[in-house]
Amino acid sequence: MKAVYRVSVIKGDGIGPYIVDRTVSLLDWMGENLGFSFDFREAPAGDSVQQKYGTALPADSVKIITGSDVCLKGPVGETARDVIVYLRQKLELYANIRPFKNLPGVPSKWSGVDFVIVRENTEDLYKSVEDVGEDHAVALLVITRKASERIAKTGFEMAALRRKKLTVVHKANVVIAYRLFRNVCFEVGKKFSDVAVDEMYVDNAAYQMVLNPQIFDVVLTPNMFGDILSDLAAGIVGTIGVAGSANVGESFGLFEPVHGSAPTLKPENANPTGMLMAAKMMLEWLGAKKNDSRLGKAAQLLEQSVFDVLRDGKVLTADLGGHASCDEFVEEVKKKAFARLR
Ligand code: GGG
Repeated sequence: MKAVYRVSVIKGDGIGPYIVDRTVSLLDWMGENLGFSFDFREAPAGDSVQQKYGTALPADSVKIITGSDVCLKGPVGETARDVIVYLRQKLELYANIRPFKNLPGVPSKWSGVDFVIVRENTEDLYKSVEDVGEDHAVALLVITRKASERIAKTGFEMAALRRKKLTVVHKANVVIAYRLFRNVCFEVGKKFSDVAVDEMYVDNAAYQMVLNPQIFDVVLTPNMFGDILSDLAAGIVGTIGVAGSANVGESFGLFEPVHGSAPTLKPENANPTGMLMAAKMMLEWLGAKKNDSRLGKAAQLLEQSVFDVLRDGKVLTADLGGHASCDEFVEEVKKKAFARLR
């Protein structure tokens, strides 16, 4: 029997709806060709939803998301705190996984870059415990043993499957709350004797990432530093337009591009690669969860077809130095996928 997977979809703002629609139709096409299908359910959320209904994430949308197998999310604008930050905490999506690697055909000042930022996703300054007045504002920075342990375990497990190196990033010399994060990471690391672990203050990590990005394998960070280093890392591999990410917990996953909603960019000119890479990560995660190798095959096919287009360099969006529209890029990915399926 044909497997049907329920995917909740947040289209988001700016370029979001445009790149999400194209990603969804490509996923439909892949399912038709590989023997599975998706039941896509839109979960409205974001700035436009806030304007229309007075809330950026209506309860009905949360119900659609929690009733699905997985969530695919486009970028949200100014309401990120009420949408993605809220969902990460509510659904305990404690690990934000952001891979950064030189991609074929994508110009970068560096070569040999291949690392993953493993970002704690539920606390730190993102806890949303804040008090903002006329003359002063306070934000609580929360670090717990539980959250530090589970993200450290995720980071070390990933390092064990990669080049076996992990860097704990913090600022424990100045903000002593980060000592707990740092110490727990090292405690967890004792169980992974084959992984070499070191540590860096976040300012030095930013400096080293620019000078020497090849030294990193897994970069384990608290929430806020992971967000900031992600944009730096995206710049290192050439453009934030190509980076996908996963927000995962024990039983649910939400997948989104690293980039924002790019409100000044015409959606027709957007680079859909980051969104497609998020979809690829979604297929991998769902395939492993449902033990369905067809989804794993689709993930590989999607990634290889995008790489084929990038490597060819003939149909590229403006951020990659080309003149192609988002539609032309996606059509080319489909052609490459079709050729690989024959
Ligand atoms: N600068 C990239 C961007 O805007 N990303 C979206 C974003 O910041 N989302 C919130 C988050 O990941 O914490």
